[in-house]
Amino acid sequence: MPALEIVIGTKASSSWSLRPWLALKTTGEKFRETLIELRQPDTKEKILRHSPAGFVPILKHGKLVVWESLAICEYIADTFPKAKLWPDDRAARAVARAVATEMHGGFAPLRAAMSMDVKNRHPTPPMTPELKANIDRVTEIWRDCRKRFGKKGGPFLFGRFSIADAMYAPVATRFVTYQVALDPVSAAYVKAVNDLPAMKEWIKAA
Ligand SMILES: N[C@@H](CCC(=O)N[C@@H](CS)C(=O)NCC(=O)O)C(=O)O
Repeated sequence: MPALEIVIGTKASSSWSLRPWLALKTTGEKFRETLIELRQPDTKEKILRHSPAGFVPILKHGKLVVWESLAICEYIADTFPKAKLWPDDRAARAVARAVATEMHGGFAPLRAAMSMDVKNRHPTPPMTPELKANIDRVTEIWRDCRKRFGKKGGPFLFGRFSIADAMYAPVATRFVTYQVALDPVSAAYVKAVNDLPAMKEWIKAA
């Protein structure tokens, strides 16, 4: 197996980096971690040494370079099938891919108003209609997945930890950072994500 390396950004704030890093941790495989501090004068130049796309995260597996967090998660799932990073059931897998993609492409108001900051606590930002709609939609997804697919196998969206959880993990940290009031199902889910040993390791390192 060629060497695995993940290039990530500042742990306190790089939500896109956290997602595939969590997926990689779940495989139990050894990997090298290269950290690039974001928002520094030489950040872009350092990232461009690894990928012409110019953004972290980046996965390097031997000569292969994969960029874009969701594509990296897919590659990890394909390469390490024993980690079962997607649900086994076809219908559950389809919904898991849908909610993961919805996170990857959406929720801009939430991301702008509550940027990831695992080291601090901030007041809840003003509830604009756009922010409230995003929070309502995220928690609707969580309640729906837990009810339909999360009954067995663990406390995550589809029971066992999956890429869908990796995609929502930064939101789980933001709800703690910005002290967002949650329904009981969402609050239990946020706790389950933040209690993961890998999450604790990431937050401690940050
Ligand atoms: N769509 C990309 C987004 C990646 C992204 O925005 N990464 C930020 C850090 S979280 C970055 O590399 N910023 C560096 C810069 O803007 O120079 C993904 O899913 O991987």
